[in-house]
Amino acid sequence: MKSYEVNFDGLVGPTHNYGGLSYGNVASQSNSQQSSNPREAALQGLAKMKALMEMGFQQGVLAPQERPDVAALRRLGFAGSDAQVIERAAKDAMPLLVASCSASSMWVANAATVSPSADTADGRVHFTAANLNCKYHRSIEHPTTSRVLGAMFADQKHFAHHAALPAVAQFGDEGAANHTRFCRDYGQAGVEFFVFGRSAFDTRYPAPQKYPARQTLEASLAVARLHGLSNDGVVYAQQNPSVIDQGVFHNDVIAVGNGEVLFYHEDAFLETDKMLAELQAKLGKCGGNFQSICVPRSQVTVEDAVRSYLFNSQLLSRADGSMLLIVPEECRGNERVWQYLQSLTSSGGLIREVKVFDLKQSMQNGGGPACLRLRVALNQTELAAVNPGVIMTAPLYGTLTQWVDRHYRDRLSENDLADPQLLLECRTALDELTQILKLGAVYPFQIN
Ligand code: SUG
Repeated sequence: MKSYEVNFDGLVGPTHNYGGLSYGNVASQSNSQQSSNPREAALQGLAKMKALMEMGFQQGVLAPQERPDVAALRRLGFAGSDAQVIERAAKDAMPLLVASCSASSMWVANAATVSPSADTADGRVHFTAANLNCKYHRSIEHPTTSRVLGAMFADQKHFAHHAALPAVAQFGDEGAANHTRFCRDYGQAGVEFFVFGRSAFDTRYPAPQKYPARQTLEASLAVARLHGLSNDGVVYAQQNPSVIDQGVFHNDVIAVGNGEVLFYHEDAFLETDKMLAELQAKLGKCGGNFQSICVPRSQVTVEDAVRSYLFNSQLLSRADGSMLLIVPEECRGNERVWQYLQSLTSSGGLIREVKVFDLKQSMQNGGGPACLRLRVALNQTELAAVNPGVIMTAPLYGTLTQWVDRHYRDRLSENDLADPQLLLECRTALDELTQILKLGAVYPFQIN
C-alpha cells in the first residue's frame, strides 16, 4: 500500500503579533513590540501550502486558536463580561493580555509528537499533544490542540490521541520540533529520533547556562512509551547545551531529517558519532541506509544558522528519489548560507534543489518553514480516514484566502490587543473557519 508524508500547516490566526514572549528565541526577543501584519502572515503561510500542493505533495491545514484566550485570563482572576476581562487585564497586567493573545499555535511543529502506525505496538497512528510548559503563552495551547487534532483524525480504528504530559518543567515537551523519523518508506517501520535539551532527574547530563532547555529526556521517554515504540525503533540524543545558549531553542533550528537522511550542523548534538552509529544500526535493521549531511561550522556558524533558519527547512522526498529543501528567504540574505546551499545542490548529492519562501511575518517571531508544519506519515487507508475538510485543494486555498481577506487586519500593535472588538472579529472568523474545515465545535466560545 502506498504511504505518504502529509504536511499539515498551521494557519496563522488573526491576532498574530510580536509580543517578545519567548526568552531564548532570538527573533521573538529582538522584534518585540513591532507592529505585525496578520493578514500578510496568513497569506504567506497559505502560499507555501499551495506551492507544496501544486508540486504534488500531500498538504493539509491545521486551524488556529481562539485568542484572546478569555478563559485563560479568567483563570488568572480577571472577571466580568468578556470585554471587561480584556479591559481589566489591559489595565492591570498587559503582559498577561499579550500572552493570552499570542497566535503561537501557528507553529504546529510544536502541537504534538506523531508516531506513524508502522512504528507503534497497536498499529495505529499515535498523537501526544505537547504541553509546551516552558512558556505561559504556549502552555495554554494544548487543550484546543487536542480538540482540533481529534476533529481532524477522528477515526479511533486508525488514530490514538494522548493528552499532554503533566504540566511541570520536568516533563517539558515541545512536540515534533525535537522529533524526527527516519525510514526507508513512510509505510515501513522506522526509527524515531528524540532530541532533548536536558534531563530533569539525571544530573549526569549537562544543561545550558543561559537560556532554558525546553525539552526533557523524561518527556521524550514518556511519549515513546505512550506510543508503544520498540527499543529498536528509538534513538535519544542530547542537544549541545552551548547551541541552546546561542538561540537554538528547538532542535529543528539546527537539524532536519527525512527518509534516510539527517541534515545537521556540526555543533548540534553531544556525542554525535555515537548517535550517528546508533541511527545507522537501527535504521539498518529496518532495511534502511542511514545517511547524514553535516554542515561544518567553518562554512556556516551557529549564528548564521539561527539568523537564517537554514535548518528550519522542509526536507522533502521527490518521486525520483532526490530531495528538495524548502528554505526561508532569510537564507538567501545570508551570503555564507546561500553559498553553502549553492554548493550543496550542485555537488551531485541527494539534495538537488532549494526553493525559497517569504515567511517574514512568522520568521520575525522565530518560526520558519519547518515550525509551520506538523508531519504525519499515513498510508492510503489512513489518509482516507482523515477529515477531508482539512486537506488542501485549489478550491480550499481560494476559500481560505478570501476568508483571510475578509476577516484579518493588516496591522496590529500592542494597544490593539486591548480592543474588545478584536475578540469579536476573531470569534466570527473562527466560527466560519470551523464550517469551512468541517471541524465541528472545537473552540471554547463554541462549546461553553
Ligand atoms: O515557541 N515563538 C515560538 C516559535 C516556535 C518555533 N517553532 C519551532 N522551532 N518548531 C516559540 O518560541 C514568539 C511569540 C512572541 O514573542 O510574540 C513565539 O512564541
